[in-house]
Amino acid sequence: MSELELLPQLESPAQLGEYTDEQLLQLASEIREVLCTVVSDRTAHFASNLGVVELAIALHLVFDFERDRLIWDTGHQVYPHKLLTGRYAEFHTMRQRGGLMGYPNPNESDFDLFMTGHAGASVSSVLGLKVGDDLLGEDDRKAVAVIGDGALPSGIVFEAFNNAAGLGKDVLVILNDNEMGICPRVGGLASTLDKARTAPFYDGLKRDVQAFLNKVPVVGQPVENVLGGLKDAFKAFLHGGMLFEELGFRYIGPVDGHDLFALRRYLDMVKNVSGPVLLHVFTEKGHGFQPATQDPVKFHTPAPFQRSDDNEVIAVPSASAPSAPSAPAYTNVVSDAIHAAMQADPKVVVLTAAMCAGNKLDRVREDFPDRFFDTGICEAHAVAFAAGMAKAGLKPIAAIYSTFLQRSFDQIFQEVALQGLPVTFCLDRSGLCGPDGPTHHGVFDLSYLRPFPGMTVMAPGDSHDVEPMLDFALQHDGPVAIRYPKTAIETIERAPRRVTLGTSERIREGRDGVFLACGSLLANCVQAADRLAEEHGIDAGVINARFVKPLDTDMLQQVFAETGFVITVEENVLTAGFGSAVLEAAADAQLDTRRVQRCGLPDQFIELGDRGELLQLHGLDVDGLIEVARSRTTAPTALVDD
Ligand SMILES: Cc1ncc(C[n+]2csc(CCOP(=O)(O)OP(=O)(O)O)c2C)c(N)n1
Repeated sequence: MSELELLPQLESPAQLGEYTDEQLLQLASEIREVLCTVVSDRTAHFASNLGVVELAIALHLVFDFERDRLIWDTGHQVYPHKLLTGRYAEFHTMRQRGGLMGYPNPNESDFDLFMTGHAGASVSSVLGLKVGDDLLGEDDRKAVAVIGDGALPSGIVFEAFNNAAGLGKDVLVILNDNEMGICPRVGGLASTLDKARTAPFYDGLKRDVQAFLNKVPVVGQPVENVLGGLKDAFKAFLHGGMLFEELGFRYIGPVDGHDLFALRRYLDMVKNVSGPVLLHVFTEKGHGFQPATQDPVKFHTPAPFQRSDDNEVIAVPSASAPSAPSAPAYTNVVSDAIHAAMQADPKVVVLTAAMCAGNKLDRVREDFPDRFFDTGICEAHAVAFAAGMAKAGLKPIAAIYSTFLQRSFDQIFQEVALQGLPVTFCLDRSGLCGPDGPTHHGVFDLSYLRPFPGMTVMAPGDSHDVEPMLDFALQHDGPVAIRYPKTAIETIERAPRRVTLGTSERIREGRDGVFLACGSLLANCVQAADRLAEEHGIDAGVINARFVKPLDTDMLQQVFAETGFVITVEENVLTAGFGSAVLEAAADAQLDTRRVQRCGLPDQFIELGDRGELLQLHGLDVDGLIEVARSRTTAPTALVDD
């Protein structure tokens, strides 16, 4: 990075105006160089960022985002924007604890307005900003949302389009169309956008438009006239454009998103158009780094990789990359279990909301194409869709990350739980989600699922639990959620036991107290119990709770009758989580709740960081659990010679 000339000097996007065209192009290549260097040594979003380098520069050239409003949607493609807004010096800290977040973060910069990581809300938020600015007498402030074609189908986007057109507000939505979500985009809207891109006249049209634009002044009424004239041509030819026109937006484009100067002209032009405008920009995911353009799925968030000096040949990420865990991940074990269930029962279907790759469902998609459904980034729809399938007699598995399932809270309530329908939710990334940070930690699901009557909530403690839990769920006549984190799955030596509704599993007896472990932290509890015995003479039992709802109340009675401390351990916020369920049940049964100590995540948004680091920080690692047990043991016998 030492040979970079411009980026290290760029403290504010206001400086861009002083750059020559040649320097702007150089800046684009410096940004790509930094992206390649920084992202190659850690897992981070990559191909999407390479694709928006010119767009980010052009936006900061044309607008003044010290005043104007900009939201990147989803937010994972915000890296060039970060580099352009004075964060080059810290860029190497990207996605490390205490460092830059891989998403917009208002705590880092005033140029980041919202902390976003969930797709689709940008148009609504930008519309709100515009209405707010107008009402507060600051109507000179422009409002811009950049949204990917993967995020576009989220229902909320269309709610916002509808509202914006109704209000006639001056909002600019830039559709960053790279033909991809994480995987190739799906659905009817995808086909519509495909048509726009494959239109044989696109190139010619582009030339015409460019010729036109070179001749017209860039602001004011004449531009409006030109646009008015062009609109019909676009409408006639570009079906994608017609859709937005029908929704009440003025559709402009498509424009080549890697032609920095064309982008600048288009943005100059649309900047002063009144009413809601959609500018359609074609970009290439991974642009400028061939391996990423060739395999944008792998390079969406690649594991660390090496490049050669000529930027061509690389050692691509592989399973043997240093960060790859040796044990299989929960995700893989669950995906194998889903595959086995689909093989065994033709009624089993699986749904993903654009996370086929993340959920490792590729093999399921290939082997059972008729029973695999990718809804796109539409979690609310996916859940109601699953409910319909369940009503019809299928056995749907909705495989949705914990954090994204929050989008479908109401569908879980009304379409699934209220109807008592047998939908199985597989909540991957439940718990701490590591370097993605607060937008992605799945630490609320126990709390948001527990209240629904009839909902069964389970958490596998180790690899032995996964398949029996899924089998149980698929036989159960009602909704079931299975939650598990993004980490390697442990296997605790024992004879696997059947999963029956509301029953826990005792892993080890203990005289002085017991750990009630919820799912992923079972192995830490077992290790803590081992060390408590060896190092401190404390005899702690361990129970694999398995069910958070219904809770094993017989087990609770026994535990309170037999032992000293009762330490609940969960990778969820303490509020309304597993420990709360234990406390509630214990209070209802008039047990001595003073013996209960809850270990879990505090009532705050958890920062980004490695999962291990965060567990340690919040006392959920083995040492932390030992400390709690010791503090709760009345007369520990020290066996070590300290
Ligand atoms: C509500 C929600 N669901 C799922 C995701 C996971 N996710 C992150 S980026 C992404 C693909 C986004 O595609 P697109 O908007 O086209 O951006 P691109 O990466 O192609 O630039 C998905 C599915 C998310 N961030 N938010």
